[in-house]
Amino acid sequence: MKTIALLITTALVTLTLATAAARAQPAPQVEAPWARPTVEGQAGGGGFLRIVGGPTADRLLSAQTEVARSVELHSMAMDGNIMRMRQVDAIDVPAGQTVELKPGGLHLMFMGLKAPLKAGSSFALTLRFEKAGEQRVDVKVMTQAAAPMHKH
Ligand SMILES: [Cu+2]
Repeated sequence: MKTIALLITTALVTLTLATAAARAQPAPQVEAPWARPTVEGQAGGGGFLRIVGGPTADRLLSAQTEVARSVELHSMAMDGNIMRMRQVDAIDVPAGQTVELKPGGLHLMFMGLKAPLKAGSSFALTLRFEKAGEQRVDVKVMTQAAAPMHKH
């Protein structure tokens, strides 16, 4: 009788661990989100962040915030000798790789800002990934990215 009880306990523990592992789905990590301050009358603003890919590839599909009418995903590249922004459908996040959204490259574009973004303030942004689903982050408004932390 004691053996059976012990077996059942072991089975339960195993089941609990398996469920916990399935629930803690490894998702891309979003780091250091920030946005440039904007001035009165400026309709669009740029947003930047770093996405550290999880063990499986994912894609950033869209983003949403209350401070703007919509958020577009943009790329920036030279077209002849003109720097051009283009809207992209999604941003690929390869497994285990870091994707930088930064000035002069991929970025978020806050379209139809409801009020100027003031330096020192912050706002909530919801990012939607194809596999990992939604992630809410806090975007800090500042004139330039904080100095990267040194990792040894
Ligand atoms: Cu843009």
